[in-house]
Amino acid sequence: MRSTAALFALSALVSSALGATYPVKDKFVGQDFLTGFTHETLADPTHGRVTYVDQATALAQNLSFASDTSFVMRADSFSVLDPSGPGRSAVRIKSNNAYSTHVTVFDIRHMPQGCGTWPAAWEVNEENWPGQGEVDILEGTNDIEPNQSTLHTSPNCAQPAAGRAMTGNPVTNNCDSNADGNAGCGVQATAPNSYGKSFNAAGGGFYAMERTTSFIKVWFWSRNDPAVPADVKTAGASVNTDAWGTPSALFVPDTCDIPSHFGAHNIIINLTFCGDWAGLPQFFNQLGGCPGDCATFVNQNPSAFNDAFWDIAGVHVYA
Ligand SMILES: *[C@@H]1O[C@H](CO)[C@@H](O)[C@H](O)[C@H]1NC(C)=O
Ligand SMILES: *[C@@H]1O[C@H](CO)[C@@H](O)[C@H](O)[C@H]1NC(C)=O
Ligand SMILES: CC(=O)N[C@H]1CO[C@H](CO)[C@@H](O)[C@@H]1O
Repeated sequence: MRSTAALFALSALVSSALGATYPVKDKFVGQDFLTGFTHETLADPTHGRVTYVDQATALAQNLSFASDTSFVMRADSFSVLDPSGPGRSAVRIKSNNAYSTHVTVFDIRHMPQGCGTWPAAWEVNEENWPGQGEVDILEGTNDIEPNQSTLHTSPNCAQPAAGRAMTGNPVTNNCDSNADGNAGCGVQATAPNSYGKSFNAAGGGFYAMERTTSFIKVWFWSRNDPAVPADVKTAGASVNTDAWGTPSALFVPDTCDIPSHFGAHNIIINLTFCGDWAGLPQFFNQLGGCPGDCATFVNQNPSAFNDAFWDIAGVHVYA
């Protein structure tokens, strides 16, 4: 009896000392992306100049490629397109499993870059959107470096404009998808090398997201940042988020009840072109420095998409 009680006391002590420690739930490396994720062929809801191909087509055209250590997914960089025909082929994958409270760690060697590109690594429940919320972990367009993390939700979810313990800068604060043209509540990272060309030149890096019932956090570490936690770098059997330091983005529950706005989410990694964000002249021409009209550029310049690929070392989910 006594030793059992002592053991209970000890395990309570250990678990409180460990804080937010999560065991690994799902590991996706190399070929696992062909079995644990589905290539989605839906029409892009954001009106991009893209055609998402299925897995058999993607493998046959080497748009998706899996080795033991890597999963690569890319845009077609060899076809000139008929302006009245389908958009440029690319790949969008969605995890078969869905997760509520959890941690996802993305180890990415290269992300799509180039004029017209709009890549994203994000989590959502596509049914009844945005009733179960959306967490955009890494998203941007045209190599512009907003390296922004954003939530999109149903009404009555907002974030304070100041006072959050994070290194990033809040940009828009109403998460409600009906507000501000679905800008969501976004936080721009301040860390260098977190997006596009500079991210790739540094060998990529690590994005991690933690969702609990009371907050959502996003961290970024560039590949050679000495602060990359060991459990992130080695994709350990468990992770302790309490030891990861101040996040790049922190979303708090003060004016957003997280459990009622966020359901079970699938992980999605996609790449579209132009459309509602990347194709706007403000982003394509003015900020992106890209020439002419986005759709025409995408149609006529296949070789501009040589670097429009993801090279993913792994995605690990802890829960
Ligand atoms: C790609 O991902 C972004 C995530 O923010 C999303 O807004 C956009 O609709 C997606 N495009 C598609 C459907 O591939
Ligand atoms: C397919 O893509 C991979 C990854 O980029 C590359 O290493 C490989 O050589 C390609 N295979 C062919 C047949 O082009
Ligand atoms: C290089 C990089 O990715 N960092 C950018 C992240 O976003 C901020 C704006 O919030 C830029 O100033 C950084 O250059």
